[in-house]
Amino acid sequence: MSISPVILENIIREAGSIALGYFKNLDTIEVSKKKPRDFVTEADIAVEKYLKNALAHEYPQFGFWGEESGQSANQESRWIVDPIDGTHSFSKGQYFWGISVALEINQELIFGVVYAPALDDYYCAEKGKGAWKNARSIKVSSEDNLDDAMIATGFACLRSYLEENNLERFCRIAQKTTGHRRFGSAAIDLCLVADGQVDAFWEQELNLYDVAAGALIAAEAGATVTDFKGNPGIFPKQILVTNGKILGQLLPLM
Ligand code: 2AM
Ligand code: CA
Repeated sequence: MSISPVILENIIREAGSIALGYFKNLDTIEVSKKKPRDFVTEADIAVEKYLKNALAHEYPQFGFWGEESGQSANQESRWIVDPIDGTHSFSKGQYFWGISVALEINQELIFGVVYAPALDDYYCAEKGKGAWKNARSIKVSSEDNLDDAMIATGFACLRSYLEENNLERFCRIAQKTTGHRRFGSAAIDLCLVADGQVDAFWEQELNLYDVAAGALIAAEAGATVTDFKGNPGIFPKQILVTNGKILGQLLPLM
């Protein structure tokens, strides 16, 4: 198995250009709902279609799982793709949305890329080799006091009408920290932890395609990736990612 980070970057940047083409003409694009409070745009479909074809052309040995088109036959080794994470932000003309692409082989994440075209920030990681933002090596923050920390979360769960809606948890944790952010893209939130811009992020009721690439990028930058009890691993329904230093202070509040 040999993956060229350069070929992968070319494919993903091209996907970014396609997405930006739509982003610059938002007044002309079609936005529909997959289910209540769950948007999809023409851009999501076009970007995923491009990525599926381009990745299959370059790497026919791997299967594919995309948010919009579902799973191909081979799921032992597969690309896990969210063509636009943060679709609602995208559709409003905001900048925090990203293309998320991960390569998973036998349930192990090998590569992860999150590209935010409107910011031109390209985050990537390779298992065991580290994480980068725009070709610069990145690592998590050194903040060790929850009281001074900057935390991020999201409320995908609110859209599913679940009882466990994160509101009480957010209020509990927000009162113990200084900074709170809600960017609207789990993929980018994870990269912000990787880059030390945010000290911790959690969210509930996500899907693997929202977090696969970002979780590898965060882990390779030194983050802890756990569930709300501190069990290590990627749990999209209950994901907690921290700089490691404030994990012990956050866990009792989760
Ligand atoms: P998306 O933009 O690809 O849909 C932000 O809180 C996160 O929630 C994003 O990663 C977003 O991914 C995801 N999200 C948006 N709508 C959702 C829904 N209805 N159910 C679950 N997750 C959702
Ligand atoms: Ca999406």
